[in-house]
Amino acid sequence: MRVAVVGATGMVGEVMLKVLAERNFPVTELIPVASERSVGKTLTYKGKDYTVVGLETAVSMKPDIALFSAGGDTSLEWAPKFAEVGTTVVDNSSAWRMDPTKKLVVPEINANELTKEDKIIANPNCSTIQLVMALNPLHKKYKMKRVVVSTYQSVSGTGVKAVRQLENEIAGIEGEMAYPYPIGRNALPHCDVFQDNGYTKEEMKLAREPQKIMNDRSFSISATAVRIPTAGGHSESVNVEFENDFDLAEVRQLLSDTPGVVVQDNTATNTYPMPIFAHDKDEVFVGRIRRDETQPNSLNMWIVADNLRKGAATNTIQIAEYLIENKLV
Ligand code: A2P
Ligand code: 11C
Repeated sequence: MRVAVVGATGMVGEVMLKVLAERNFPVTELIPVASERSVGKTLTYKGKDYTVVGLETAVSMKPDIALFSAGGDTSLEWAPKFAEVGTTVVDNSSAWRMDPTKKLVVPEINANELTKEDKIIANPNCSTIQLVMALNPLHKKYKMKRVVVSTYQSVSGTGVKAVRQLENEIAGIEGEMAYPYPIGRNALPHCDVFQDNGYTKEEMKLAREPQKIMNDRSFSISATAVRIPTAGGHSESVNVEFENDFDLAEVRQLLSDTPGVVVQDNTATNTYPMPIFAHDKDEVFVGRIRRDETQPNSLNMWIVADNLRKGAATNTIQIAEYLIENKLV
């Protein structure tokens, strides 16, 4: 496969290159793409040097697959141009996710919706992916009515500028601010931009994307998204109310049996998911599984994943792998 990575010099793009190499993705030619600022720079992939090209050049090379992580505006403008020359685009931005003509895919849940006609495929938001990975098997068994989720999101979700802000604050250096306030020793109830309804865009992604991925609008999700000073890895406190009652041992078993999910749940040994354990891993970690004792059929749990891997690069590449395995590209 001739594979373009659009945004190859960015935080997610770098992880994409790492994951492509680790998984031995069938790359015959790698085309690293970034903004005009980076054209001509060299990137190393599997020990070989590659020169970064611009978008125009990349389109003219007609790659088989383009993995996009260069922001929504770049995707909106350029994904259709790649699609026009026959390239299948898997896009990690929010540009196409809620477009009814595009599929929004977590391979473990709905890759079977994909067809050869899908030329632009959307990768969900990082905090959505880890949420649905845990919710989907439970919904199938007990039928969800309502979910309340509060997130604890790392600065890596915002990008390089935010990682630098945190590093500068720790080092006591004054520098450019990615957030309106200090992030070190702080918690900002503010991920992405505010909308007219008082929620942030991140909160609305959490409310809407799961229904599309799970192809079910019978449940509702209410979210509060908070940025905390962790370097990488998003955490979520999740309360779920089901139609039907459940057995806690069975819930743990269902989650343990779900590919891509790992249960870390033993209070006797202080075993629970944390960002430092999830770092550089592809799985979604679930723990603190317990009954909500204030209302019937309700469960609390804590979900952690590496937002740059399963939340972004890994999921994107898993979609591309599915396309190849099923001869859809
Ligand atoms: P560049 O490094 O040249 O700015 P991050 O989210 O970590 O900031 O990374 C964003 C990625 O998207 C980078 O690789 C960046 O390239 C790329 N990018 C940003 N804007 C554009 C653009 N207009 N055209 C192509 N690539 C872009
Ligand atoms: C965050 N979820 O952590 C964001 C990052 O819609 O793809 C990814 C934004 C997106 O702030």
